[in-house]
Amino acid sequence: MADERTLVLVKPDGVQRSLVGDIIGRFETRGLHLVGLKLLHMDRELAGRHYTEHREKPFYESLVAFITAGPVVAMVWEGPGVVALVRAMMGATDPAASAPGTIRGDHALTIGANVVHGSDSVPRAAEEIGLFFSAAELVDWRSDVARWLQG
Ligand code: DAT
Ligand code: MG
Repeated sequence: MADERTLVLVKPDGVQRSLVGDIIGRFETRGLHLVGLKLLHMDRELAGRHYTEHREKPFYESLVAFITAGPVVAMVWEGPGVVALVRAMMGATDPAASAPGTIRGDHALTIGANVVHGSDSVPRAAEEIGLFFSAAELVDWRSDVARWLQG
């Protein structure tokens, strides 16, 4: 399967609840490749661009208020089929239906505080990555584990 890239956010509830390390650890140990990472506080404008597909939904205002309520960790992960893989690792949107073993199934209770975002398609991933990262912030590197184990 061809390598893809996806945008992941640890939402403000995940940052506040000290879940950043757990979430990054899951993607690392799965074997995905990290190419971008930052901590930022989203403003309403960025939230509007990020959640543009939900603009007409009844929960839109609470969604924007929530995602701008504190810092998020934004990351870009790369790997074969990574868009769908990350969605599977996140679990269902509503944590009440998220399987145990998924991020939401292990760490979340309600749809309004579901800890993590992952892009839902390859084209949308490219757009979302562009909202959060400049080209220069996406780092081109390859794993070279043996060298780092030997010191
Ligand atoms: P996902 O985050 O799994 O891609 P989504 O794109 O459908 O889900 O919705 C974006 C976020 O909006 C979701 O993570 C939580 C919130 N949300 C979705 N449906 C909701 C609803 N019915 N009531 C309240 N919040 C909702
Ligand atoms: Mg979505």
